[in-house]
Order: sequence, then C-alpha cells, then structure tokens
Amino acid sequence: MAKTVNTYCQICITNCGLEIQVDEASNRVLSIAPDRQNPYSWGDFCRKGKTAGEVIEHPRRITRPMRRVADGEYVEATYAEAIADIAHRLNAIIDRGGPDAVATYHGNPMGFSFSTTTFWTGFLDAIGTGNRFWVGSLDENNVHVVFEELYGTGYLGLVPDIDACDCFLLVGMDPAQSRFNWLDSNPSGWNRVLQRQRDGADVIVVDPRRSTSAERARTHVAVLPGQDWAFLLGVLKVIVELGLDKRPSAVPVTGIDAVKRLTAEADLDQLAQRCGVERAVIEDVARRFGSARTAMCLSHTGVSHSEYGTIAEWLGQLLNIVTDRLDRPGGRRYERGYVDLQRVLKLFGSPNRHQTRLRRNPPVFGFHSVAELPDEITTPGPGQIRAMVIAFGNPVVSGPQGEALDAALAGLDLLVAVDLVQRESHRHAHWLIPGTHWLEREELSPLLANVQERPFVQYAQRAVSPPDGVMEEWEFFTELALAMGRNLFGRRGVNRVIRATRWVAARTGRRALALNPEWVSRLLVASGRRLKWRDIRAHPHGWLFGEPRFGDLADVIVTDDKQVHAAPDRFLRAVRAALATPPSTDEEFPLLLVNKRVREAMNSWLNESPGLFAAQRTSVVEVHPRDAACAGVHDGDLVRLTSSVGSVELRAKVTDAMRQGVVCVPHGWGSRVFDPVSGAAPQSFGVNRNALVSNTRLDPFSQVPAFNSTAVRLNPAAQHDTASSKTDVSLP
Ligand SMILES: Nc1nc2c(c(=O)[nH]1)N[C@H]1C(S)=C(S)[C@@H](COP(=O)(O)OP(=O)(O)OC[C@H]3O[C@@H](n4cnc5c(=O)[nH]c(N)nc54)[C@H](O)[C@@H]3O)O[C@H]1N2
Ligand SMILES: Nc1nc2c(c(=O)[nH]1)N[C@H]1C(S)=C(S)[C@@H](COP(=O)(O)OP(=O)(O)OC[C@H]3O[C@@H](n4cnc5c(=O)[nH]c(N)nc54)[C@H](O)[C@@H]3O)O[C@H]1N2
Ligand code: SF4
Ligand SMILES: [Mo]
Repeated sequence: MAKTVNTYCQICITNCGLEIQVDEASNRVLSIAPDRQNPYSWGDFCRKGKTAGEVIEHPRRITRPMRRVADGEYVEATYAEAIADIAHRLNAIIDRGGPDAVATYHGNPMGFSFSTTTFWTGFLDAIGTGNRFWVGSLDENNVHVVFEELYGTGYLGLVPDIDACDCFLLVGMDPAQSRFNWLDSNPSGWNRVLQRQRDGADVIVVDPRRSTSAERARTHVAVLPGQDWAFLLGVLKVIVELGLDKRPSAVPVTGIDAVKRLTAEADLDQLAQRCGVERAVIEDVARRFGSARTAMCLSHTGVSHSEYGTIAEWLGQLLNIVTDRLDRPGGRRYERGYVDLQRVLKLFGSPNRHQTRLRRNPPVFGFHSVAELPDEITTPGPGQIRAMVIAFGNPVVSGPQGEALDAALAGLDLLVAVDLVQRESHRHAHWLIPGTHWLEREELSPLLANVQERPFVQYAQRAVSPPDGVMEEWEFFTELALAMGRNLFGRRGVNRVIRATRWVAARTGRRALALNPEWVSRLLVASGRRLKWRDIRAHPHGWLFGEPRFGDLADVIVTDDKQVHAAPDRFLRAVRAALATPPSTDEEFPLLLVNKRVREAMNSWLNESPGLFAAQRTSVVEVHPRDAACAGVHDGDLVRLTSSVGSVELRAKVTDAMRQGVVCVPHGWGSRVFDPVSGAAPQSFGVNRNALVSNTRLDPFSQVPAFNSTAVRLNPAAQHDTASSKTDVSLP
C-alpha cells in the first residue's frame, strides 16, 4: 500500500517541502515531489531532491558494519563487534597518547540532523579531545569570526529581507546555480530577487566570472579573485566621502569613526587597481548602494575561500551597518526562531581552548582547520593524532591538498568512517559504519528556525525505515561512549541516566522512555516559550508561526558593552597590512583558479546518482579565449593545470564568461565510491581540483584555504609540463 509522507529535503538548506509516496510493504520510496501545501518553500525544488531516493538504494550502500581485513578488503561484522573493537582501540590510544590522540571531522550534512549533532557533541566531550575538525574550515568560518568580533557570539541568524530590498549587492555567490543559501535559507530566493529586479530593484553581482546569476543581474562586476576586500573598501570609502552613510538606528554601534579613518587612509585608485575594477564602477556601485531606499550586501563562498575572506566579510557587513540596513526592512534582520539560540549554543559550544600542536592555532567556533590535519597526524611527538572518526564528510576531496590528507589517514592506528557509502576519505578506514539517510530519520532541528527568512518550523518526518538493523548515527555515538566507559557530554551521571531510562523503557515496553534526542528538542522548545511541541507536530506541511520582526538584534548582542563593535582592532590592522603589501604576481603560475558549483551535485556527493545529468560528469576548466590562445589550448582539448602543490588533467572549455587571467573548475569531483562488499572497482567522475589548493595558504582569521585565487598554469596535456613552458599571461 502506498502512503504519503510530508517532510522537507535535507540536501541543501533551502529545505524544500516534500510530498513523498512510499510503498509500505516494500519500504521503498516511490516518488518525491514538492509539497504544494508547504506554506513557506512551495515553489522551490530541484532534481537533487527528486532523486534523493536513489541514495537510499545506492547499490554500494553500507548496510552492516564492515571491518577491514586487508588493504581494500572488508568483511561484515555485527554492531556489537564493531563497537567493542572500536571502543577498545580508542581507549588504548587515549591511554597511550591522551584524548587529543583521537581526532574527529564532521561534514556538511550533519548540520541538518539535530539528533546527530547533539550526540556527536556528547561523544566528543566524552572523549575530551581538543583535536576537533569540521567543515566550517572549508566553508563559512569567516562569518563566525566576524559575528564573534562584532556581536560577541559566533553565531546569529542574520537573514535577508529579500522582498523589500531595492538594491542587492551579491558578492561571491551564484544563487541561480546553488540556491540562495549559505547560513540562511531563502526558498525561491533568487527568483524573488529577479522579481524585485523586474519591479525596479537594482541587482549587482560581483564575481570574476559571468556566472548564471551575473548574466541575469543588471550589473556584473568582474572582480579579481581574492580581492573583494579592496572592492568593498572602495565602495565603503566612496559612501562615506559622498556622505551617504547614516547612523545605525536599530542597533547601538561603536567604532564607526575608526572605520571612517580607515577608509580615509585608503587610496581609491590603488584599491581599484588591486581589485581589477575601474574606479568609476566602484563609485557607481557606491552611489547606487548608498542612495537606495533599502539595500543589502551579502557574500558567500566566493568571498570566504580566499586569504582575505574574513576582512572582506567584515567590510560587506560594515556596508550594511554604516548605511543603516542592519535589522531594517529590506536589509538583514535577526530571526529569533523559537528557542533561545544563545542558550543552545552554550549547550553545544563546549569551550574548546585547545591549540593545534604544530601551527599553534586556536579553534574557530570550537573546531580546527582541516588544512592542519595531515601534519598533525604524521608529525611524531606528544599530542600526535593516532585515531580519527570521520562522520558525514569527505575532507580528502572537499579540503585542500587531499593527497597529503589521504597519505596521513593511511598511517593512522584507527580510522572509523560513518557514512552511507565508502568515499575517498574513507578509503583507509579500519571500520566502516553505516549511516542513515535523512528520509529514514525523524526529528525536529530547532536551530534551523534561526536561519529562515520568515518564522518557520517543520518537523522532519521519516519516510522509510533504515535497512534492517542499521542504527541511527546518534545511537551509534551513544553506544560507543558507553562502551568506552566515558561520560557522554563529559558529564558525570549522564551514562547512568541513559542506562536507567533504558531499563524503564524495557520494563514498560515504551521505547520513548529511554533517553533520546527528542527529549532535548522538547526541552528546548519548552524553554524557548514561543511554541508548543504539539502545535509543531500538528503542522506536517510546516508552519509559518509569525510575521518577520525587526528590532530583535539589539537584544542578542553579547559584547561586553552590548554594542556592535564595528571596528575590531585586528581587522583594522589586517586591512592596513594588506594596503601596505604590494600585490604580487606569480610568473610561474600566472592564472588564478576559482570555483563554482553545478546544479546536479552536492559538494562531493550525489554526482554518482543516475537520475542526475551524466553530461556534467567530466570536469572542464573554463578559460578565457586570450588565455587559451596564449597557452596554445583549444576548446575541448585535454589540458593540464598545475599549481605549486599539484596537477590535474581535464578538458578545456574556452569561454568569454571568464575574466581574463582567471580559470574555473567546479569542486567536489574525482571522489571515488568504493564497494567494500564486493570489492568491485571504484566509480568516480571528473577530477579533484582541490589537489591544486595548498593547505598552508589560509585566511589567518578563519583558517579557510584559498580555494579561490589559487595560482596555476595551463598547458596542453601532451606538452611536457615544465616551468619553462609557462603560459605568458599577465593579469589585466
Ligand atoms: N574548491 C572548493 N572546495 C570546497 C568548496 C568550494 O566551494 N570549492 N566548498 C566547501 C563547502 S561550502 C563545503 S560545505 C564542503 C563540504 O565538505 P564535506 O561536508 O566534508 O563533504 P561532502 O562532499 O558534503 O560530503 C558529505 C558526506 O556525507 C555523506 N552523507 C550524506 N548524508 C549523510 C547522512 O545522512 N548520514 C551520514 N552518515 N552520511 C551522510 C555523503 O555520502 C558524503 O560522503 O566542501 C568545501 N570544499
Ligand atoms: N547545486 C548545489 N547547490 C549547493 C551546493 C552544491 O554543492 N550544489 N552546495 C551548498 C553549500 S554547502 C553552500 S556553502 C552553498 C554555496 O553557495 P555559493 O557561495 O553561492 O556557491 P557557488 O555557486 O559556488 O558560487 C560562488 C561564486 O563565487 C565566485 N567566485 C569565485 N572566486 C571569487 C572571488 O574571489 N570573488 C568573488 N566575488 N566571487 C568569486 C564563483 O565564480 C561562483 O560564481 O551552496 C549550497 N548549494
Ligand atoms: S537540494 Fe534541491 S530539493 Fe533539496 S532542498 Fe536543495 S533546492 Fe530543495
Ligand atoms: Mo557549504
């Protein structure tokens, strides 16, 4: 019999509402369609959501714990065996090297599962390791750093008020391709921006390539990769000089004078030269942004993935602050959701004060940078990492210089991977632990409410059951901590409560009486005092529980004086240092490599899904006709891209969408999917362009690598690739 289940897609943060047909007898997903009754996201949907069922039925899916018996050879095991062995080995490693000898990495999809996030945190605190690594160091860490400095907290929901915005300054983002999402969720966001444009709003896209979004926008500014800071500082300077700045009215702000002094010091012609944008264009953008009735500046990965990602993010936020667009209609506002966000963060944000052993870096938002992992694993000495648990992630492909990380992982005493399939980062795993798919879980994710453009809540329903016997991830981490004899959440008594509640559950036959993630969610909902659990559950299509409010931001600023600190010293110093450093060009590697995303993949996963387009499955490097001519490369040629740390071969696509001197390759490709059950040859599509990205060239604040603005050279693949055969292309 078929049943209908309503839930939302958890592949990207658009979280489109879904209507799913399920065959109950065979426990199979029959179809996935958008949910017309979802009051918030109806209208947005894509093929990745439509084909999500293919991941559940992935022919190479891991459905039993698998133990490695020889290189590339695995045998099935029971959970009892897996947990006992892993617990024993982790404890032995901790006995020898201390808790820091165990490192962890969790990737992007974990963010959608509150149950996993909660008990993963509990597990990390049980081990007590400071060597925690996460995807934020490949993604949005720059925002956390800026939030921390300006507002006193690493995380805030600052959502855009798209429908009232008259001027969009969109920097380093391509929402036409990747949806209008990053740290905020805006269903149909890009279509609504285009609607605003048709109604007369101004849309400016800043991107070194003419992206799909840039093509549709009124203005495209082709900035030099990595130099957005100079462009944004120029815009800020002109706004101040023209007197278009206004006192922020919604939030108390200190430091504006220091910002103005900084803008006065910078020379506009020099800034224009730095960012490769004409002075007149900077002046024009400043005038339009500064004089618009309402406006917002937003920046995403195009900005964060560079050495100057944090100061560029800061300057973008300053544009909103000094023109009074913060927490104002048409700008960016604080969405308070329905739980007390700062209280929840305190619960999860265990203050990790650990410094990395070798580079002596502090964590950002509680976690270290993936860039540091290889050396931390391979360099002997006290504090060396000897074991790792990787969950929901693929850092060998998503991170920089994957080969170095791959080699390091190969030398670990213990590697445990918790995933749906065995990918590149799990290649050397001693244990593969099955993951569950979001269509197999059900839960409330209270923190998602803070990133919604409108007050919205939806409970995620389970559509199908996990394969027989497969534990949800939160259960696995709980069992592991129990088996290790270490206190979950690092708190005494928690394990005893778990055992006691389990006993009661077993005695009464009521599973819900055993401690589980819903207890935590219910508690948070109750303590937030805005919504009732049963009302949330009574809205299976999702619930718009209020109107967007302005004016809440001032209440959540937690700096010492409860004011926004617009001019943190270390940012001012960094900009002054950048201004004093002459721009460098690299004769050996004269082109700058940037990144993009494709619609039919999600980072390094889904690209093997049969229902997504096969045409996208070979990687191409997009190159400007003049750069191609200089390199002796034609459209369709097999070419070689080389950087100071790596080299890849792929096809050239010659296109004037690229700025001269810039080439583009999408990330996420070239990750293999292994078959640990049959041992069949791995599958993979495209090449891993992150092999070209150094793990030492980082934004010093966010510790994010320069995935964009990687210096490379281009040669025909056949040509002997030496420095002397370098292409002679200079930056315009
Ligand atoms: N050059 C370049 N590199 C980039 C980027 C870029 O723009 N350019 N983008 C960066 C960004 S923004 C991100 S977010 C990162 C992503 O980096 P990661 O999060 O490390 O990598 P993903 O490719 O998202 O891998 C997710 C893994 O989780 C698994 N998975 C999916 N769902 C589940 C589940 O429910 N349970 C379990 N157990 N596993 C699951 C998938 O099979 C996959 O192996 O990549 C970063 N890397
Ligand atoms: N289909 C699909 N959707 C996704 C994802 C996916 O993998 N596939 N990933 C999701 C995730 S995890 C994230 S974080 C978001 C990311 O969402 P976005 O940040 O919007 O990601 P992109 O689409 O890669 O757009 C980045 C743009 O920055 C430009 N760029 C590169 N270098 C620079 C630079 O130096 N300066 C400027 N100004 N621009 C530059 C690139 O040309 C590109 O057009 O997307 C999410 N949505
Ligand atoms: S992957 Fe597609 S269907 Fe899923 S949430 Fe994102 S846009 Fe919506
Ligand atoms: Mo991301």
